[in-house]
Formats: sequence, C-alpha cells, structure tokens
Amino acid sequence: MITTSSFKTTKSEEIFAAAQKLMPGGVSSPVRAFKSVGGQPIVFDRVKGAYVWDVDGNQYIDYVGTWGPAICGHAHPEVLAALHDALEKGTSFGAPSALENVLASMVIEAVPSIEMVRFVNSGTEACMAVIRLMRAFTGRDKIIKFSGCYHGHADMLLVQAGSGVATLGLPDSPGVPKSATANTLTAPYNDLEAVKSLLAANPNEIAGVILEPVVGNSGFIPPDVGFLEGLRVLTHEYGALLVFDEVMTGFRIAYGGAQEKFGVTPDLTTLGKVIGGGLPVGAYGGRKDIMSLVAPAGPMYQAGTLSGNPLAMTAGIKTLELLQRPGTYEQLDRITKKLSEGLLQIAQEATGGYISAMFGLFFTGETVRNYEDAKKSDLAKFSRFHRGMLERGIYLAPSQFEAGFTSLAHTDEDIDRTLAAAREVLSN
Ligand code: KE4
Repeated sequence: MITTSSFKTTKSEEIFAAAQKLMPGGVSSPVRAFKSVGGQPIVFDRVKGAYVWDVDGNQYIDYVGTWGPAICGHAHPEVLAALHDALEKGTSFGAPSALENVLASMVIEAVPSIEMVRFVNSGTEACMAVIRLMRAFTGRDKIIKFSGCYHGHADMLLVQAGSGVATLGLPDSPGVPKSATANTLTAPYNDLEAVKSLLAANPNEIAGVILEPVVGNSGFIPPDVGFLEGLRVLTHEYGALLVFDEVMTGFRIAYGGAQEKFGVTPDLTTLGKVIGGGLPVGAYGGRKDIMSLVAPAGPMYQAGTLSGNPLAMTAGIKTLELLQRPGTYEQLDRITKKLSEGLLQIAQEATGGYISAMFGLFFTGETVRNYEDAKKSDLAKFSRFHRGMLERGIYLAPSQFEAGFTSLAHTDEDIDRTLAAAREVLSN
C-alpha cells in the first residue's frame, strides 16, 4: 500500500520529461497528460487484474482500465493464452479470416440493433464511418450531437465534445474548417425539447442523432427516464436515424449494452474498447438495410489495413466469452454499487452514481444532467481528490470529464482500501 510519504515518482518524472521532448505533451493521447488535475502522469510499467505498477514500483488499484477495455481485468490469463496461440499464426492478414466471423456473430447475437457489423481500428473510425453511413442512407447532411458527448476526433464530431476536449477546455479544435462542422447541430444532453426544435427547424435535413446513451465523457451522466425513448420516437417521426455510440457502454452497461439495459433499439451502433480486449478495435453495425450500403456491398466507402486483424479479433472473442459467464454483470453491479455508494457517503457535498461497471462522482450538491451542469461542479476539489487518491495508491481517471470503470478483477478488499483512502483524502 502506498502512503503519501512513500509515494516516489522519480523515474516517472525522468521518463515523462524525456517524452515531452519526443511527443507533443509527452503522450499519445491528451487526457493521459494529467493537465486538468495537475502534477505529472505516472508512467506505467505493467498491469495485471485490477492493478497497475509504475516505473518506480508503486502499485495502484486501477479504475481507468485503459479507458474501458480491461473489464475482465488487465492481462487476463485466458486472453493472453489465446493471443499467444494466435501470434503463432501471424499478426495481420489483410484478408478474410474465420475469426472475424466469430466475433461478428457474437456482436450480432449480443447487441439488439446490430444485424450486420463492420470492424475498424478505433472508436473514432467507427463514429466517423457511421456518420458517413447515416448521410449516405438518408441523403441528408445534418446531424445532431449533444454537448459534452465525445465520439472520437473526426472533424465533424469535434463540436462541443467531451473527454479530452472538455478536459483541456478547448473551444473545439483549430484545424477543423467551418465547412466540416457546419452540418453538426448540438443540443444539451437530456433535453428532448431542444432536439425536437432542431428537428422541426430543419425538416428533411437531419440524417440522424448520435449520442452516448449513458454519458462517460462529461463525467458519468445517465439518461433521464424517458430521454432515450423520446429520441427513438422523435427520430422515427422526422425520418432521422438514431445512433447509439456504445464505444464505452457496449458490453459494460450490460452484455447487450445500454440499448439492452434501457430497452431502446437504435438504428445503428458504434462499439470499441471491450470488443478488442485491449487491442486496437472499433466497429459499427445496425439494420441490414442500412449496412448493405457499406462498400463493397454498396457504394459507401470505408476501409482499413488492420481492420479485423486476427489479434484484436482473438482478444475480443475471448473477452466476450469471459463476459458471457454466469454472474458476470451481477458481480460488476455489486462491486461498483459498493464503491459508488461508499464514495457518495464519504464525500457528502457530491453527486454521481453508477450503472454496472461504470461510475462517476461530481463535487457539487446539485444534480448533474448535462455538460453545463458538470462544468459547474468543483473542479479544483476534484483535482485535489485525484492527487490525494493517487498518493494513496488509487488510480482514477485524470479528469472530471471522464467516467470510472471497475472490472471483474476488483475485489471487496480493493473497494474497502479505496474507500479508506477516500475517507483520508476528503477528511483533510
Ligand atoms: P477511440 O478513437 O479513442 O478508440 O474511441 C473514441 C470514442 C468514441 N466514443 C466514445 C463514447 C468514447 O468514449 C471514445 C473514446 N473514449 C476516450 C475516453 N473517454 C478514450 C481515451 C482517450 O481519448 O485517450
């Protein structure tokens, strides 16, 4: 167990200093840089189960889980064994493999909206492709997204985005031409009236609505009762498509994702993270009549050298097999309930919650229903909390505008240790 006095990060600091000379901000993805929580990021040496060890030998209980993929725990022995076998056959084919059929069948069987699926290499690619598909199918150009939702870094989606964009307080992003975002309309999350107004004001022009069915990229924000159902009715009414971006929630909120949990079936779904078991993957899928437009079956072009590669397919297949085991989601719900309710009890002036293996905490007494609300929470207090927990061996997402993730590897003892650390940090 780390204590504040034993918390040494000398090697992390050396490696990160060198990294900043080699890579912008010293990282391969902005949110890893700890910009909004202060201090320096710790440099990972290895991960296993619910734990991370940094290059200085400190061990942490990990609630980021490489941003979602590690839902079965890091470096799961059965995933590693499957990958070892797959490696013997090569790392990339660039040609059809039976493994793609296996994972595709598992995804189609699990996710209510998906009748056909296309694999890509990231959630960004999946969301970029699904926007193109929405437009190809409807012949319309405009889309609606929600402020604070993040769907990867494709130009047309970098509008009032969450996650790292929100973390860094960027007003969107330079380099994105106005022409690329002119057709991207935004509404506050959980605001059906705002969506209805946009649909009515742009008759026959809106290809579809894309959202995180449970928001993780503004911090954890669940849909109001009736919000998802309302979007389903409105999009039907206006001939627009409904797209659930389940890159984060897929196979985490439930085996069939948020659409299974809430009983609302979109027209299209994007996936990522969990279905690659820690290797680069993304996917988009949905109604057969829509997916049949995707090249080479149809004219909508999308491609990728490493799409469907045998290693990501193997890790994804094994991960979903592990998640199919009886009791999985009951265990994830139990352990996350204990953590989330414990944190809220300790934190007092705080709000938040959890659904299955996804949780969040805002330091505010007000309800957080959208990104604007989230921004009003005490961000400075979150930063102090993050640092205090890190110094006690608890690794939380380094941004208020991210969700926390548990896994099948987290134990009651881990949760007890986490709550003990939170009591110490929040009592100071
Ligand atoms: P990737 O391109 O990072 O694989 O997926 C983009 C994406 C799309 N949709 C949702 C709902 C997502 O959460 C993401 C990516 N999530 C962030 C963390 N909130 C990835 C971490 C990072 O950017 O480093």
